[in-house]
Amino acid sequence: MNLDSLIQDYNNQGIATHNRRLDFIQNDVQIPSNLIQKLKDFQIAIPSWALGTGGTRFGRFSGGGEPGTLEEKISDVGLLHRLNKSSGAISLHIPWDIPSDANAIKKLAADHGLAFDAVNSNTFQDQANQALSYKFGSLQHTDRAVRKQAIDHNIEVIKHGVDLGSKSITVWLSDGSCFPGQLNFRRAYERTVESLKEIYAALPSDWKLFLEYKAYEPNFYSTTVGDWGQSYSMVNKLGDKAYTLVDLGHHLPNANIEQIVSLLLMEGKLGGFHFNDSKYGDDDLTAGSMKPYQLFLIFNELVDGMDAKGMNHAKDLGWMIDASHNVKDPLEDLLQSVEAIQIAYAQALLVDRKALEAAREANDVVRCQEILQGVARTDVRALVAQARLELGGVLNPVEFYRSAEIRKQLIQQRGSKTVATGL
Ligand code: AOS
Ligand code: ZN
Ligand code: ZN
Ligand code: ZN
Repeated sequence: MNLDSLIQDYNNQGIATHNRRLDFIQNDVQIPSNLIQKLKDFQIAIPSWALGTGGTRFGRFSGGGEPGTLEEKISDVGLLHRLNKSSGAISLHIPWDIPSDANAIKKLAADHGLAFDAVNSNTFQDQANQALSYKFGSLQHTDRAVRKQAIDHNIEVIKHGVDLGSKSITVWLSDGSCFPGQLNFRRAYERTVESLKEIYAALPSDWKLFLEYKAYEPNFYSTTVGDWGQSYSMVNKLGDKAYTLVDLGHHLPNANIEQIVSLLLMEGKLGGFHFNDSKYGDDDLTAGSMKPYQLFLIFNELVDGMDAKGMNHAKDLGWMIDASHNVKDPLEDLLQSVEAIQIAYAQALLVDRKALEAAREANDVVRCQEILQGVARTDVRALVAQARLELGGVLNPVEFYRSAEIRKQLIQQRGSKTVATGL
């Protein structure tokens, strides 16, 4: 039986239960009339490097059936999108994903209903054919020739992106220092800005540059783009097409990420997200697996701030996942992440903003908390499933993925000892 009819059968079996749950929430909660449509419009990009089992520096345990080529990666994201209808984009990483034939790749992606989200550059590793080393940084390097090599690489990445129809580049720099005294902070900052300006100058007019920050790792004393303030001050120096990108795992413990998001958005400099979750550092865990309330609070700020500016929720920011795991089937993990993001978004759409503002103005702290927690404790899964169903997706993607034994088929096709390129 083909996938479409398997999905049809599966949905038919679950429809009565689903309708009961949907009725319940619709009777119980005041649901804005456009909520389901907003969920349907909201697409989350899948990173090409998350499709294989992630490793740690201690080891890597492949689950088999992993994609070895860009074509296979696109096919995996196409499969996710077929199931949840909300993963309609892929974010590529150069040089891991250089297309040999951009037109063929573009066509393949389009056949799966996929667009290309931000392309990612890589100056945190030395490639085999590379003349100079990034051991002491890339865009910040003391040697102009190393900086030039890193700038040229980023421009090359933009060109690959243009060929595929991507509209943005994400720059994440591992640049920094490992020991006190190693680096002149001001020079490193200035050199980085100077290098970024050259990359920025190569951006097509309808493109955006996202500058991702990260507190530490692989450098353990300083990171040159270490927090939102450093990224924000740099993107301000670049121009209107440069924005800060927030990766949820890139903050020091207990940072108030929702407040950072709110301010960047207010200042017009929030570009997008790398969604994931963490307990300790850049853990890249499944979105919503550790701090679902934090994820909801972030979306609460996003909906509030984007509406205040008349922004389009689906289109005006980059929504990407950056998670990969060591002990899960990567495709199941990604389905869980997408669902968690949709749940947080749906809940944020349910917040009674007038009531919240009134409670804030009256300094009714308890009422403010009641409003937000009331929504966060509402089970909105039936709304998310309804959006998926209306788009032709699967009622419960993870359950279906298991019942259809999709991993088994991938292992049959690709073998059990596969190593996907990536982190
Ligand atoms: C690194 O920590 C950053 O999160 C990057 O966004 C990302 O993981 C990397 O570009 C993927 O290789
Ligand atoms: Zn990231
Ligand atoms: Zn990261
Ligand atoms: Zn991360």
